Amino acid sequence: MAKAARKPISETELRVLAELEKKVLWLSSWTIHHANHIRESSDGLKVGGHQASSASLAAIMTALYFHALRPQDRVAVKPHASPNFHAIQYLLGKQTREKLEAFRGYKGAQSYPSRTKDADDVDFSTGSVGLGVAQTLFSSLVQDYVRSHFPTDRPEGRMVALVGDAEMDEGNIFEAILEGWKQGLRNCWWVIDYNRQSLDAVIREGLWSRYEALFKAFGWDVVIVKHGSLQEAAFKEPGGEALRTWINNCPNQLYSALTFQGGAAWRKRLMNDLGDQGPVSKLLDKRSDEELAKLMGNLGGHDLPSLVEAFDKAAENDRPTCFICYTIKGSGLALAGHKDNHAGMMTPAQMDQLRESMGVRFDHEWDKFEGLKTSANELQAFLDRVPFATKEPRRHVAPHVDVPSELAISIQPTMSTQFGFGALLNELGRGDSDFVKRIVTTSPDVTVSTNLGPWVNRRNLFAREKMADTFKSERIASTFNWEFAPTGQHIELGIAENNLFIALSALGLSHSINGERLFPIGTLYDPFIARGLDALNYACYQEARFILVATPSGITLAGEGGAHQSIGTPLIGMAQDGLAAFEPAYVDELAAIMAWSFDYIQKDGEGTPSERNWLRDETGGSVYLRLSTRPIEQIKRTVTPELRQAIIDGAYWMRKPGPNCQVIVAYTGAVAPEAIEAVGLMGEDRRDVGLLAVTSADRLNAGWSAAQRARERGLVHARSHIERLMADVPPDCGIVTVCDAHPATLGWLGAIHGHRTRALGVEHFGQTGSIPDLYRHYGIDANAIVAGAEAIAPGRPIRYLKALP
Ligand SMILES: Cc1ncc(C[n+]2csc(CCOP(=O)(O)OP(=O)(O)O)c2C)c(N)n1
Ligand SMILES: [Mg+2]
Repeated sequence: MAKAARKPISETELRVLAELEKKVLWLSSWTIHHANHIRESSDGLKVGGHQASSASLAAIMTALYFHALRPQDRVAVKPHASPNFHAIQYLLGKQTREKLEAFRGYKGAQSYPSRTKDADDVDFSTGSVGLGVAQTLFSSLVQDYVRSHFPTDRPEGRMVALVGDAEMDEGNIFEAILEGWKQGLRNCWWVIDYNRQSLDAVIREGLWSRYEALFKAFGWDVVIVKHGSLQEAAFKEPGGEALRTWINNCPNQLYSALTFQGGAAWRKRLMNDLGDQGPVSKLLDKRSDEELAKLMGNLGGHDLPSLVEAFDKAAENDRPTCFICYTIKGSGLALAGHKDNHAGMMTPAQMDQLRESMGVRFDHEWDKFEGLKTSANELQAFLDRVPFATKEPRRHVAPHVDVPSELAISIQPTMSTQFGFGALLNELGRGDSDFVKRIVTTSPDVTVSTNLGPWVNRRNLFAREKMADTFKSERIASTFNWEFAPTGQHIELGIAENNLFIALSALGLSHSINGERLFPIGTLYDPFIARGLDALNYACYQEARFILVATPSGITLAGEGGAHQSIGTPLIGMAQDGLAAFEPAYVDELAAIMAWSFDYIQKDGEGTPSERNWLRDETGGSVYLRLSTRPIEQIKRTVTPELRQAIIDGAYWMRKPGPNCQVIVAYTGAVAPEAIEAVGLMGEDRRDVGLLAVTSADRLNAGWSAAQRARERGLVHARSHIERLMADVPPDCGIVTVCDAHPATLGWLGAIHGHRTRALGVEHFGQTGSIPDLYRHYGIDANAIVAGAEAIAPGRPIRYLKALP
C-alpha cells in the first residue's frame, strides 16, 4: 500500500520544539543542581553522571517525545538521561514538581527511570546498561507474538531504545541483535547517543563504522545523523567542503577538547589547520566566537530539523533501524566535551550563567515556560496536542484468566521432577482453554533437555511465517515434530541465557504493554541462571511475570560434573526480590505449585501480608522452580487441601516429631530419599524423629521475617508457617538440614526457636560420579545425615553409623 507523502515539519513546530529543547535542558540540569546544592541532603552524597549525559540527549528526546513518538510506542531511556525524561513528563503534565524537587530523594523521581518506582509512566526500567536496550527488541518480538495469537485493531507500537555509545559495549546487546535477526525483528529503533564518551574515557575512533556494518549485517537500516543543519549550510558555502573534511577527520578527543574550550579555541585550531587567506578563512572570519562554537557544536544529534527528518523518514516503514546520532556530552552546558564530565556537576556560578542565558528568574526555576519567547498559551496548546501525551492510560490492564486449581497428571511409581514437569505441560497441551492458549514457553536451546519436547509437539514453534519440519515431510522418524507456525506457542531461542531472561521480561509484561495476558514459562539448566542473573534481576525489578523452570540442578546431575553443578541458586531464589522459589521433591508437590503459580503470576494486589503465612501473596510475582533429573520413588497419597496449602507455604511434616523427639531432619529437593533413609536408620536409637519436607526455603524464610517484623510492631500473635510447624519441637532437639545446594539454604531453620543445627549441603563442586558417589563425597547422603544427628543431638550412639570418608 502506497503511503501518503511525508509532510515536512512546519517552521512553527520547529520553533516550538526548539523552545522545548531549551526547557528540557534547563529543567534536567536544574533538577540535578537542586538535588545537589539546594535540597538539604543528610547523607552528603552528590549526584554525578547526570548533567552531561542528559544534555547529550536533550534534542533527541525532544524530537522523539514531542514529535515522533505515538502513544503505543514504548521507550527505554539511557539510564543517565533520566532527568530529561522526568522533565519531559513534567512539561506534559505527568510528573509533579514535588517529585522533581525530590530527585533521588525519598520517594522522589528516580535517578534511573523506573517502571515500578516512578510515577510518570516509565515504559522500561533502565540502569544496568544494555538491558533496557535489549528489552525493546524482545518487546517488539513479543508484540508480534501477541498480534499473531490475539488479533487486534490496536495500532502496532514501535519499541525505542535511547542507547549510550559506551552502553553498546555490553555483550547482551549483541546476543539480542542476533536473536532479533533470527526472529524477523520489526518495529524497533535504537537511537545511539554517539557522544564518543563513556564514564571513564573518550571512545575509540571509527566505532560508528563498526556499528554500521554490524547492524546492516543483521538486517537493520542504519541512519547516520552526523551534521546538523547549520553545518550542512556552512558546507555549502565557499570553503565549506574543507571544513567538512576537517570535521570528518578530527579525532574524538580533539573534538571534545575544543568543544570544552569554546569559540576562540576552535578559531585558533581551525585557522592553524585550514586558514588559507581565502574562502575557508572567510567562512571562519564571518562568524563570531560564539557563532563558531555554535556551528561546531551543531552535530546531527543536537539539530532538531535533522533529527525530525530522520525519525519521520524511518517511521514510514517497520524495519528495525539504528540511528547513530553524533552528539557532544554536556552539549549546551559548561561541562560540554570535557572528558571528566561524567560525574561532573556545574558549579553554582556556572548554573547562574546558564540561568541567565535561559532567561530564568530566581524562584521561577520550575516554571514551565519561564524564559521562553513563545507565549505560554501557544506552548500549552502545543503540549496538549503532542501525540505521545494521550489522555488514555498507555499501560493496559488484562483481565484475570481463570486457571485450573489442580493440574492433571498420572504419577508413575518412580519419576523425577523434571519428567513430571514435561508430563504436566504435555497434559496441559491437550487442552484448548483460553488459559492454555496463553501459555508460551521459551528456552535457550535446551527445549528437549528440559523436557519441553512433548509440549512443543502439541503446540508448535512460533514464527510469523509458517515453516514445515523437513524431517517430517521427508518422513524421517523423529521424536519431535516441530513446525513453525504463527499459532505456535514455543519461542525457540539460541543459547544465550541473557536473552532468555529478557524475553521472559518482555513476555511477562505483555498484559501491561499489549493488553494480553501471557503465561510465560522459560526453561534452562539451573547453573546457567548465573549467566543471565542481572537480566533475571532486571525482569523481576520491572515486575514482569513468568515461571522459570531450572533443571537439572545441583550435584545430583552427577555425571555431567563440573560447571554444570549449581550450588548457590537456591540462595539466589531466596534473595531475589519478586521471585518465589520452590524446590519440590515429588511430582504431586510440583503439580500443586504449578497450579498455584499460574494464579500467583497474575496477582497485582496490595502488599498486606496474609495472617496465615505472613507472605504478601496478593501482590504476586514470578516463580522459580528448581527441578532435578533424578528419578525418585513417589509417595502414594492424596494431596488434601491442607497438604496442598502447606506445600505452597513452603513445608510440611512428612513425619511429625513426637514429644520425645531428639532430632529432626529437614530436607529440600532431590535428597528426599536420603533424608527418609536416614530417619529410618536413626529410628532404632532415637525416638520420635521428625522429618520436615521443605518445598520452599524462600517462602518459609520470607514468612518468618515478616512475622517477626509484625510482632515487633505490636501484632503479638503473628506466626509464620514455619514457626507454627516448629512450635512443638522440644527445645533440646537437634536439627539436621540437608539439600543439594549451599547449606545456608536451610541452615537458618535452627534460629527460629534456637535449636542446635547441623546444616549439610554442598560447598565445593566439580566432581563427576554416580549420585551415591557424589552424595557420599560431598556429605549429603544418609550416613552423613546420621553422623550430623549424632554430633548435635543427645542420646546414645546410633548403631548404623559408618565411619565418614
Ligand atoms: C551494567 C552496568 N555497568 C556499569 C554501569 C556504570 N555506568 C553508568 S553510565 C556508564 C557509562 C555510560 O556511557 P554511555 O553509555 O556512553 O553514556 P554517556 O555517559 O555518554 O551518557 C557506566 C559505566 C552501569 N550503569 N551498568
Ligand atoms: Mg557516551
